[in-house]
Amino acid sequence: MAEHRLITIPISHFCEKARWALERAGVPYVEEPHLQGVHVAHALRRGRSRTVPVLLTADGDVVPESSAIMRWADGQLADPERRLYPVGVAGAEAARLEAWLDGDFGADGRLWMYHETLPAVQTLEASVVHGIPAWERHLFRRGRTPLNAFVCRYLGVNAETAAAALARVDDVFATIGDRLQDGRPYLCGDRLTAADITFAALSAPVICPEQYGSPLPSLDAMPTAYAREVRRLRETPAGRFALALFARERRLVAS
Ligand SMILES: N[C@@H](CCC(=O)N[C@@H](CS)C(=O)NCC(=O)O)C(=O)O
Repeated sequence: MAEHRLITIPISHFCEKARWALERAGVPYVEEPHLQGVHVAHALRRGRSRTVPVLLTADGDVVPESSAIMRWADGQLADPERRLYPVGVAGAEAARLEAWLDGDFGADGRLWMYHETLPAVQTLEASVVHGIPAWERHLFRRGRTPLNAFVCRYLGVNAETAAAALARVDDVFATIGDRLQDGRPYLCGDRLTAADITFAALSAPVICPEQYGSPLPSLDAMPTAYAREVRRLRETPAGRFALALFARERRLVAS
């Protein structure tokens, strides 16, 4: 029987956003995880995209981009009240916030995390290789040094860019914290929207949530400087908000 397939890099936070949207909408799918670098061949050949996630639907449709997958998943929900893009002002605001977060924020948290962990890439091994084909696992183990170099060059990772990225993450956390100051339970008011899931999922590299949809290393096993910053960000209003969303909403099915 045909099935929905989600091409991913298992540790990727954009892929987490897509997993969360599909699971919340009660859409059964098979995840097809790949190693960083190898994913490009699959994403290009089958998804006509350089990036993952890419959703291949059972009907043969190709849906690249996490925001498009979230919209597609939302469209599977019968009850409009349960959708992540409500009709009207809140829906437009949710889409605006999602687009803003998908931009620099998504890239910045990832860049900083890679900078803090790449010299100790062994620490991330279990997360990077989770579920990927055996030959890709072999490639990872044989090719750590070239993989480090590839990721650093490809994403522009160095001490200066990492520090600037973390400063921008702090700015976004401050903006989100300000937004929540009036006591609203969600970013766009009193219901969960695409903006909340996007913020929580894309925060993962800087808060390491327990309920992440693919295994993350324990914070205690991570490099000290990385763990210290994660603990600091977890204690901010925005960090507490993202962790609470993971704890409360990540396993909920809306249908
Ligand atoms: N705008 C894309 C961004 C996805 C993205 O950056 N994915 C990363 C993994 S976290 C990727 O595939 N990077 C490889 C590349 O940029 O070629 C989305 O929302 O899906």
